[in-house]
Amino acid sequence: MSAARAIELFSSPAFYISCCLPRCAGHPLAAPGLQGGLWLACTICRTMAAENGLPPPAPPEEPLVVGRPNVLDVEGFLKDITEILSTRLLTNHGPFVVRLERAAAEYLGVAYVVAVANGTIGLELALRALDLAPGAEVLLPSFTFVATAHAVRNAGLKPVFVDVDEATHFPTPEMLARAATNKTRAVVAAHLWGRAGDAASLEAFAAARGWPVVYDSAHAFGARHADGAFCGGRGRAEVFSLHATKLLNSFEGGLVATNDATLAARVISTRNFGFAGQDTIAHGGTNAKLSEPHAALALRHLRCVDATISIYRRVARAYGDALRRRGLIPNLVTYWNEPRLDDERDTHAYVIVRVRPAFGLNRDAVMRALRDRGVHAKRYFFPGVHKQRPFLDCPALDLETTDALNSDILILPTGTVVSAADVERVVAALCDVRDHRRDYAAAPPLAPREFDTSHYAAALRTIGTERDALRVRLAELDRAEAALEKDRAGVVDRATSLCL
Ligand code: T4K
Repeated sequence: MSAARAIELFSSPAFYISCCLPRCAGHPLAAPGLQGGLWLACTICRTMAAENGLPPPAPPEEPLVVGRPNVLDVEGFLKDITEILSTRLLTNHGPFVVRLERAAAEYLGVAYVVAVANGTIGLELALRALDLAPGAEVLLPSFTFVATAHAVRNAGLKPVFVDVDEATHFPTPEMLARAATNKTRAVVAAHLWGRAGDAASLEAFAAARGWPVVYDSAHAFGARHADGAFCGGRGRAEVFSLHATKLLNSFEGGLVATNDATLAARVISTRNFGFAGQDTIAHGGTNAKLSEPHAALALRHLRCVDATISIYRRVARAYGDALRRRGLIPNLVTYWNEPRLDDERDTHAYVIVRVRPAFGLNRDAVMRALRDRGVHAKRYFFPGVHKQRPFLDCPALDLETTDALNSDILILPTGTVVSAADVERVVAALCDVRDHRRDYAAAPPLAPREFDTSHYAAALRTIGTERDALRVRLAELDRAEAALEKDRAGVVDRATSLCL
């Protein structure tokens, strides 16, 4: 082979696709002999080549953020875009959506995957497919992204908030039992942070009462349940988010995974305006379709998702090492991921610490001080869905753990763009904040936009509850008054007839 031909061959997309991508996906072609040349163009491969398996560090002036998207196999994706544009099949269940649904179902080991526009609408459609009576109560944790509660509401159901277990961030049957009423009809639970909650106990509790369970598995693509099966096959449905910030992303998007053929069929027609066939609208619907470019990116990312997950696991372990080495855990912060760093069931899609009182600063002060050092940690889910205005009228009893988590949890940057040096930078910033905590304790009060308004929300809730109680009392008094009035009229009638 001539040199020119060799260069042409090794720089061709075909070489990239046949050598680089299989390597990403753990394909047998990923032999050491192929580890040279063009595959360095791929983030995943570059990451694998880097020392200790993490990518090169971000430039020091660039902030480290939670949710910087994974953008992998750009060349392959651009090729897909060319194909989509040339075929002019842009949306409405085109070939990339079909391939994505098949590939995701195969990967997860479930019978059906329905691609939708985002995770929120996916949850709503799964709930609508349960055909519950309007206003039926649904138990769900408040410790979740607000999308979960919006989906319940948008499906015409009433959210009733329950607490979560401190260790798992998942509701227990006891918590569900406390919030249940004779109007409860379903349960929604969220598998947070890339770890599956105890689905078996929750489902046993719900099944005994005839309630269907739907999982918000927005964070859980690639995570496994206790029995080793991928998230996706439990309950009536599990719904994933493919939002840009997720481990597996498609710009925006969602996947409804289920083993229930009827539910899948209902979600398919509801996402397409309720069409049954060409001309008939069988039931209410919406537009929740995923477009072809979205599906194409998801497919590219799905092909290397195992390699992506290993990077997240490595980042999580690197945090564990650094936090311990620098003496931050266990007293100044606790590290939620730590007990399961070697557990292959977790993806560690998020890295979570809790700021302990011994740190000497509260979570918000730590978060602000980290931002000054170029680390943009997040306080998911603050201030708590049950304290947000649209949900102040929803029952929310005994949410002690939720309130505690909302006040001291901090999410740190992770993902395929986070290097070993970046992890050290984040942990060094935490140490620096600890060392300068006195400066922050003396810092001026929060700027107005950062005021913690959660106590106003709490006061509004109390007023709302009292107002409801007064309304009930007023109705009782009205009834009593009406009864007395009736009695009095009877007595007057009798007296009048006696006089006559
Ligand atoms: N259930 C749960 C438990 C969820 O967490 C979510 C979504 C859902 C359901 C609903 O799924 P979807 O309907 O979204 O599919 C994000 C996401 O918008 C949201 O999808 C996600 N959860 C939630 C937890 O987080 P933000 O407000 O934190 O993202 P944002 O815009 O502040 O971005 C974070 C950082 O990432 C920024 O510093 C900039 C960087 N970034 C972000 C985007 C979007 C980029 O560099 N490029 C980007 O394109 O909400």
